[in-house]
Amino acid sequence: MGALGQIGSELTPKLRSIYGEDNVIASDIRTPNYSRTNEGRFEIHDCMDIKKTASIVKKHKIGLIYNLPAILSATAEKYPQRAFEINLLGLYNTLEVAREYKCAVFNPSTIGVFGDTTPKKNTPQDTIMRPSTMYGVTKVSGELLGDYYYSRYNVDVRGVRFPGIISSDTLPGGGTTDYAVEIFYKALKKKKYTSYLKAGTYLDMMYMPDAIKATINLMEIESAHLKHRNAFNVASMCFDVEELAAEIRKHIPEFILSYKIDPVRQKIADSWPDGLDDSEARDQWNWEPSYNLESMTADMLSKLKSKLWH
Ligand code: AKB
Repeated sequence: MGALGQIGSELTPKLRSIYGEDNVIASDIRTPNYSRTNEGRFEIHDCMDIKKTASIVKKHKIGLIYNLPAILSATAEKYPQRAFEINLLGLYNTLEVAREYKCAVFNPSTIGVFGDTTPKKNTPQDTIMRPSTMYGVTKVSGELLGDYYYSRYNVDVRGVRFPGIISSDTLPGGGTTDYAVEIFYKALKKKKYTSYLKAGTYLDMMYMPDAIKATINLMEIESAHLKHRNAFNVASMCFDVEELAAEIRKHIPEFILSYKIDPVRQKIADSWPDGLDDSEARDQWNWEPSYNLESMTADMLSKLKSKLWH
């Protein structure tokens, strides 16, 4: 069971292919457009409605909840109160239901948990976490809450700190890292892109197949292997917009990059790391990404080309 959004709409079909069509219940606040998710069992559900969460868990005898509702960093700065509710109170509801019905929980976190005082390069698993955004505040609190429910109530809560996720199937919405998806559409359609982040703003990114792999592998590993739980640094590539544009130019030589900086998203990006150390994830549950900047760019462009023009 999970809510949808960028990861959920691609995680759901993958989980169904592994665990069986009838064993995965998708849920969202409205009926999703994603046809692959619509094909299976589905419940309309608002994560703020704890009674409905409990009744869905009971009805379908759910053992593992993927808690995916989230308001991402840039939108959270526009609507901090709403972000607090969805990102933190929504998680609290899920954890309470998980405690009562003895479910495991996947509790995704983000590179947004880090702040200006965090070591920027090779950011360690355990380090200073003083984020300045509402998104970061809710996600750090969510990590602590997850660990608390594990140590106090033995609820098996685990999570990863996702970087910006790049997908050819689903668009992100309201994040600071969204440019890394938008740029591909603009490169193919207009051969130019205006970046809202400055050159030299390095951020961790990940291709969707690796994000799905991280989620499934972490939830499948024997609990005894884990020293950390909420949440693991995971990394696969780290670049700025110039490096991404250069990679795109290998396929579209006439591609032009220009700049119009958004101060809100620039400030958020400046407070995030320039590359995470994910050695704990590699050691504890054999995390290993399959894509780098080169292979992700080639795959994105070929998938989007066939999607846009066929
Ligand atoms: C965002 O930009 O807010 C997200 C994230 C890194 O968590 N993509």
